[in-house]
Amino acid sequence: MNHKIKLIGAAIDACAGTRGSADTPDILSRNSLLKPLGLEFDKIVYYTGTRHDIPKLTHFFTELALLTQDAVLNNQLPVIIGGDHSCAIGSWSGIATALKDQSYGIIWLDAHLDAHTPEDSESGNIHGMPVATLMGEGYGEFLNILDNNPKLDPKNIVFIGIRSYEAAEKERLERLGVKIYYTEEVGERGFVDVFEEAWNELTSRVDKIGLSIDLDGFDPEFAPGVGTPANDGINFFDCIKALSKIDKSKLIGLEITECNDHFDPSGQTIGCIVELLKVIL
Ligand SMILES: [Mn+2]
Repeated sequence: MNHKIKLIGAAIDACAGTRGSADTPDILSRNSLLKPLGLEFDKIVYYTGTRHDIPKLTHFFTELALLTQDAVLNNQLPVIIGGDHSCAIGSWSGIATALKDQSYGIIWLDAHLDAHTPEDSESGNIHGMPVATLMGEGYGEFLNILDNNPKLDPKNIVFIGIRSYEAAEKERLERLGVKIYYTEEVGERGFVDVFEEAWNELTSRVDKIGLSIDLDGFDPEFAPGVGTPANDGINFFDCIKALSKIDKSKLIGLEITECNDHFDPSGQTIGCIVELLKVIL
């Protein structure tokens, strides 16, 4: 094993349109799915408020950020299991703060762009806002978690698998020059090729790379248990193939979000989490 993994559960679903993803860390623990991997949660943080309670959310994201910051400072690899994708606000705030002068990038696998602000979001769901927040646009309280600098440089995030978005977030990202691989290109070139290009381009410029995986980035054929499924997604096995080739010493964090086991009696989706964890061990 290349890393000492610090497994963190981010039990939050208040920031999504559908509830249930918050139960994922507990389901993983209860069903002993982690034991064969030699893993257990170091800590699970729970959010019990509403999506409108910004001070309480700020407290939750800060709690999560302190855990990921602490992991990086202790040379552990933070691995965060959501919960809805709003947890990224805490996860990457902590990692970015710990890295200080070291640069990092994120490869963001998702069906969606997650780059709304409170002003341009139609739903108001905060799981659609983490990327904009990390780049410095969003609820002011969230921008100042641990550190008041933007946590992510727009030129250092790459999206893969995108197929469902609104004009406002697409315009924001295009204005900032963010690299987006839409699902059509992934389908034509194959995920392995696209991922390698993204990984190599980022590693040529930044010190460390994080992965933020929204399970709705995969085709529902592989990961049906998500709150907002979208067809024509990433082939899960191609993703495993691509991840098995990476230089793990470059990896600074892994986040896996939006599993909703209640929508998937087969347990296939939670099984995807186990497979993703296996590949980075
Ligand atoms: Mn997402």
